[in-house]
Amino acid sequence: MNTNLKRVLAAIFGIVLGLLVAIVFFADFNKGNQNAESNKTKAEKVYVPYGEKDEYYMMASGGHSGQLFVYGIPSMRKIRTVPVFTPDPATGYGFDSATKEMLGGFTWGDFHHPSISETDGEYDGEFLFANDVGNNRVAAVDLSTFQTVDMMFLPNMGGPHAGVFVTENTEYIALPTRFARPLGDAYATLDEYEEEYKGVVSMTTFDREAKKFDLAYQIVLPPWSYDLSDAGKKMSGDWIVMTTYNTEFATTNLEINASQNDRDYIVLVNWKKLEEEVAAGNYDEVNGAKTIDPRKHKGAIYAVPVAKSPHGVDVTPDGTRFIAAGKLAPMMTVFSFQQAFDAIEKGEFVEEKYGIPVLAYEDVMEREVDPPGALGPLHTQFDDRGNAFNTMFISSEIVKWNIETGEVIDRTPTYFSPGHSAATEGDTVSPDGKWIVALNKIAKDNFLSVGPSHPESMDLIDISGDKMEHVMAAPVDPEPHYAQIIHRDKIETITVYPKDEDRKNSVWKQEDTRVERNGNEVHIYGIAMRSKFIFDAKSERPDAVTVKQGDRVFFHMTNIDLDQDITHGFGINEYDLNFEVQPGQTNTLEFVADKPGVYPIYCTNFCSALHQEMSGYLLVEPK
Ligand code: CUK
Ligand code: CUA
Repeated sequence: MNTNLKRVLAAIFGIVLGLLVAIVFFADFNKGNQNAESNKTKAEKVYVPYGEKDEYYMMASGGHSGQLFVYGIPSMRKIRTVPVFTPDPATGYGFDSATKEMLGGFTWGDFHHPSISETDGEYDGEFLFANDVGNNRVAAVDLSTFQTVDMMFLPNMGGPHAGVFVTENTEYIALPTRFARPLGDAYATLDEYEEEYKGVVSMTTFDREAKKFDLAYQIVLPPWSYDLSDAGKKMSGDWIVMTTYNTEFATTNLEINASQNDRDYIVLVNWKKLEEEVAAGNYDEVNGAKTIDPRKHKGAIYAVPVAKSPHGVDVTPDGTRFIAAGKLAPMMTVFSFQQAFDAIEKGEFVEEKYGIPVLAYEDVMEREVDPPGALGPLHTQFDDRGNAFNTMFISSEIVKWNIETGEVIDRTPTYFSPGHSAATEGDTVSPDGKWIVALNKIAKDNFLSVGPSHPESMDLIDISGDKMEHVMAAPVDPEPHYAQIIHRDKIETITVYPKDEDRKNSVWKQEDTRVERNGNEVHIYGIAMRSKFIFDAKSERPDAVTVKQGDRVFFHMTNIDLDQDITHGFGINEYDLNFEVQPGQTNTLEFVADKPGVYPIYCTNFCSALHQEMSGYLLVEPK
């Protein structure tokens, strides 16, 4: 080949290469531009300018951390961790006397399902209820202070996983159990499972004035496992519905043995009827609880078959239908309350199980929704336009479909494996259809790596249009199973605890501070204020206390700084103790001074320029 030809070919090659590079460059440039454009719109949707606040609170369960996580929506910024079932050194929750007693000696909890108190089927923003699958408790968080105010241990339960959910006017906070156990802490071998083990539903009430739980009654059901349940609304307001699995009574290797039957059940309970039974004295007392047995109490408990091993069941906002998500059967089943009521009215049952009349599937089922390739449906949420949204655990997506027609409208991927999702105002009679947050179990490579175990992830999805739009993802500590999202206008917090001169153990004037000895009990009535502790104003050193080794010491501390956000901490060096008093609050720390010596006391919560000076001494005289 001559040099000229070579040059010509090289030139042509160069031009072609240049063109290719240009095409690729411009194509990439365009793609980048498009992404930049859509990223900009997405960013604008979640950006909350300084000085403004998020529109919604998201209250997410903290799973086996036993805590409540509070997020702002749409920014997805975490605002607070509220300790519920687990002690929290930072706030001294579980250290001061009141919260220590409330925790009942337990040091962990497994919180799955938050439920905000309701009035007429709307979140009213007063309280949030929490279940503890780990140690059989129910708790209430006061949403005016975001502090846990009451907790009740539930007898006869084996992990109240399938709650909490509240009835329309918070008449009841319901908690069905996950694991069957013999009643009353009795012992029975696993061979006696079918006869001796029971599945129990706790129906608790909450007195908003006294901020106290009460166990109204328990429903004793067969030893099936109950899964996430819901309360009826409007026309179905007197009812609760619960999914079941392991109707096979498997006692080992559940993975296989509890998935044998093609159908399990949804249990329908008329709580109003049972309330009447209890009021009429028709109950048995077991381990301190009033119990109802469907073999003795007819006309209030029914079952309807459902595709095998369902996970969640959710009642539509208008209360006409309940939707079961299949878990193992890849579909959502829509059931009609009216059809169920008609079949009950006619007395048409296919069989009876443990005294529970079973309705025919065809009689109650309205529609099966089976989007192709959508696998592992777990939970259902709703918008304001008649649509349902299902999380698909296995195919990692949210499917939006129309409740009336069953038509699938849209599908969007999630990152990855969503359990629940939470829609804005989603569990009320009027969801507002703005946002949905997918609560994912797996984050994989979404965030900066922190080693083999990753955080969970949450996807924020805009559902205000026909098409869902994935806007952003945020990491979250393990593990929000469920969340509720409430509009900020419904939450009214206080800025300081009201000054109450009659409050037990409170001290408001410096001259009233004192140390009282009663046998080997020492009570210190003290004040915390910027920037000192006063244990006894009359003493030469008001910020030092001397006790004897072996004394039982009570520090009753009142924070008299009635100023927003001026919280004082109270740590005792080497005594492994810390608690806090929020503005206007009185708290007590009780302990035995068993270690002799000199122990500095200091404020652990940075409260003023002289925070470092806010300290004192505990002197423990040796025996
Ligand atoms: S359960 Cu966790 S994904 Cu405890 Cu509500 Cu369904
Ligand atoms: Cu009080 Cu720091």
